Amino acid sequence: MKHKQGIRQPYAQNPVTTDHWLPGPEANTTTRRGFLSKSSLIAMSVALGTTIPFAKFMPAGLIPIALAETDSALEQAGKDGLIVLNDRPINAETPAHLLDDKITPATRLFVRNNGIPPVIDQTAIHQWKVDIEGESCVSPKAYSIDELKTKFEAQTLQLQMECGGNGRSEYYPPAKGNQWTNGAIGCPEWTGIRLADVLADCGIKDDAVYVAYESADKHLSGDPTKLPISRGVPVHKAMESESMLVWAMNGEPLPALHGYPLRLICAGWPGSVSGKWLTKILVRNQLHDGPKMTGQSYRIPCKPVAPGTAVADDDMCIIESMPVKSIVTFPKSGISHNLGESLAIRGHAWAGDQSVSELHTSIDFGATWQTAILDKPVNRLAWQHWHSSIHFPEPGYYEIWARAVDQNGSSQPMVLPGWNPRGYLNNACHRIAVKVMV
Ligand SMILES: Nc1nc2c(c(=O)[nH]1)N[C@H]1C(S)=C(S)[C@@H](COP(=O)(O)O)O[C@H]1N2
Ligand SMILES: [Mo]
Repeated sequence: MKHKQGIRQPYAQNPVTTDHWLPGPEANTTTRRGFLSKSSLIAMSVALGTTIPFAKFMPAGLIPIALAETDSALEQAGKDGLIVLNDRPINAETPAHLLDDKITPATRLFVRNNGIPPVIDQTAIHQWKVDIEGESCVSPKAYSIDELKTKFEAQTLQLQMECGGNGRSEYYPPAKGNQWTNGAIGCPEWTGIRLADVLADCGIKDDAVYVAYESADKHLSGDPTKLPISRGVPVHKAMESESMLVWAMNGEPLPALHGYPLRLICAGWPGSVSGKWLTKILVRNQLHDGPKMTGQSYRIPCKPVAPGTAVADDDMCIIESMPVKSIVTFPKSGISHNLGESLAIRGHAWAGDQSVSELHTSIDFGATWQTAILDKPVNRLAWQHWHSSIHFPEPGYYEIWARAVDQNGSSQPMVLPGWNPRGYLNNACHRIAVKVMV
């Protein structure tokens, strides 16, 4: 099996041969420009097979995306061209150009498993129960899926789900964990009921703080007393009308890998709060303390730290809303394009709990930006589509960068956001390579 390489890995693995791509030190790559020596520029152009018209704007230390990308796909049943990052447990991401659909099909939704998915007996599905309990639950109840479907009002919403570690591969020093590039994001349509309605039916006490899940997957160690993951959200997030218990995705029963027969969706937050194969909802009177909720999991330093810093658990804060981000889904990175023809480009943008208000693209390494047309979300917490048209001034190697700005004015960073020990929340601009030819 081939593994996908991040943009920082070539340097980490072989600093000597990659050094001529890296004329300056790794730090502050976003601020210094045009520091390429003549020899590195020549070497880069040779490797790319063309000139770099906007080389004078290239941030020092930037590895051209065309050189950092590898093409390796491992077939996974029911999945169309996803890149497998780990096969036990199975974890796979979707290359950006396969995320072009407005509604992500099941075949193109990334898979993130912390444990071993349960094998579910279809014939026993009517016996599947979800227990609602916990210190702050007034009257604990167990519901079958049929009861949930008949007792509560169903709704269908398109909701984004992004893994907290999406983009991890670009951090340096590298963080342990799945080396996601850009593909741990998707936005399918989910059908189910509001978590708030179920919680209201059981009643929640005034001292309720957190709503957490437990699931039927197995710990990697095989120890049946251990859960692979059990996370949650503060009560206010659980009560949002978009927080749902869902049984269908894109009009079909949930696929086995995505949580059949029932999962939680709390969109806009790290995907890890959206528990699959749901067996239990806990209304807690304290911050939930299940596996992957404590320590350094899904947490970032409360205050920014220098790359490589060890941070004490007490100084780590739980990730809530995901940051503003975007991808270019058309064209595929690496294409050749004829000079003189404009190039139609498009993609999606999202911003955790917020909406996206602007999308800009650049073909000169972020020196200048052009505003794209950005659609409104179909509903709150759905990604937004954007499109634009690009004109290239001369032949050569270009990168198209996309940068979204959320409703609060926060923008994606051009190269990398703040480093953190577990490599979460990389919302750097997505970059694709285009070779313009005469
Ligand atoms: N029970 C259970 N739920 C889970 C997980 C898991 O390992 N087990 N992984 C979480 C993480 S980290 C993510 S990013 C999303 C991924 O959902 P998907 O595999 O359907 O894309 O599911 C979340 N829910
Ligand atoms: Mo995740």
